[in-house]
Amino acid sequence: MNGSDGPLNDDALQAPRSAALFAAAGRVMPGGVNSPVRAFGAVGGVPRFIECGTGPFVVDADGRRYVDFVLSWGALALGHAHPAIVDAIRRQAEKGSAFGAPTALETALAERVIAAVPSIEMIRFVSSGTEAVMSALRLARAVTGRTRIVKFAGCYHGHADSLLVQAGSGVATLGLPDSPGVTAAAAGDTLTAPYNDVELVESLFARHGSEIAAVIVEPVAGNMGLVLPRPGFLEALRRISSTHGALLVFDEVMTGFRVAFGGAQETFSVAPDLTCLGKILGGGMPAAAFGGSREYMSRIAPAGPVYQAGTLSGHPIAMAAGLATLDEMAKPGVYARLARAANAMARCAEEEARRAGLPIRAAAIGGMWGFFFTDADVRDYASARTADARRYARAFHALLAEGVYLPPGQFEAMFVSLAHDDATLDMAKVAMRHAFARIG
Ligand code: KE4
Repeated sequence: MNGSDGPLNDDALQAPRSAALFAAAGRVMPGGVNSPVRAFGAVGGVPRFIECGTGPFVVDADGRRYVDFVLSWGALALGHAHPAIVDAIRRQAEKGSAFGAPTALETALAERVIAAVPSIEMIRFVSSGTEAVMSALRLARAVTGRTRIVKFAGCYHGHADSLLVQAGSGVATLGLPDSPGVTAAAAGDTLTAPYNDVELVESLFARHGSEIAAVIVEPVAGNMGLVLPRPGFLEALRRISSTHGALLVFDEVMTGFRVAFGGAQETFSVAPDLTCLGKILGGGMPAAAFGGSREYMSRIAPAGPVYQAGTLSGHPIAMAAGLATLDEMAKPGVYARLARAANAMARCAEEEARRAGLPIRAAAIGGMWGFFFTDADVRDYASARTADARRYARAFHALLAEGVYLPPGQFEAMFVSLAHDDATLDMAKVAMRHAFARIG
């Protein structure tokens, strides 16, 4: 349902200014938004138009304040409007925004990323996760001379044609199994397997091994809800890829600097051949990247023949924001604080669901957490889809009414920031108790 032209419901009465803004937006932008998941399609009601954010909070157009667990889909690990980031953006903006020429800022951030992520010896900055993944897979195909890609149902890697196959996130939310406009030719080289299913990956390689250029995976799945890799899953992908001469690509756009300073590859001690980064890397500004060995990355133009380009790649203001962000994330105790906060929220969801008599499976890793209303084990997209998404929608709105902003869709992960202090988490826990009691 697209709220911008659907019937106004009582939610619109709760947020009249957002409702009016949504109606105006819907007249000039498809669905009234610039990214589908923002339109509340999976949870119904009126998307809240956000006026401002500060620390762990956002304030909507009707002046209502929420504890934010979306954090621009994980990008804001320091919280909203962190002084160090605002200052870095302001200082760079006063020197000019973009030059279409190299700057020392790009080298500085590249060196920081390479120091943080050992599997990366060389990096190329781009402006979105989609670009990072699209470019990494082009490189994998060039390096191997092969065409096929293996991905996992429910994993989302941006909206490049060949990856909109059983994708997660907004595609899953909107039930667009294979988006119109994606040709059979574009999708034809993409093979999909269930997440955590090593046997099926082995069977795909048994049949197509000599054609498979790469396996791409979210090392922690955050686009089908939060689904953790089973013990041995990532190690098996490493082994199988190496055995068959395919590259292993970790899409760490969400998990990079989120679950550990070195990403999920540090947490699970599995080194991919190529890594995609985004979100936290830009500190809320548009920056993403792909990286890997010097041998592979030297194939990228103009050093090598694999073409890849971008007008605003390595954008100076985004580089400045990224540097300020990594300065803070590199400080001692940061990831322990994030993990403690995320764990606290996952445990709270479990406790309050049980108190309300609701079935629940909750999980947390690093600074991300999530839950499903089910008592079944959630290990892949098929099992994630058996969870009660309608109940999630009710929980979403009950929490919104209590001043807590969760992702507007079951197939997303929740995030915490360094600004989510104990007092903020206590507010969110009280809200969760009230909200779950209402939907129980
Ligand atoms: P972007 O092109 O949206 O910057 O990044 C695509 C992407 C790639 N890989 C992973 C693991 C991702 O999570 C994403 C984007 N994540 C979604 C949230 N589930 C972005 C939100 C949106 O689409 O509006």
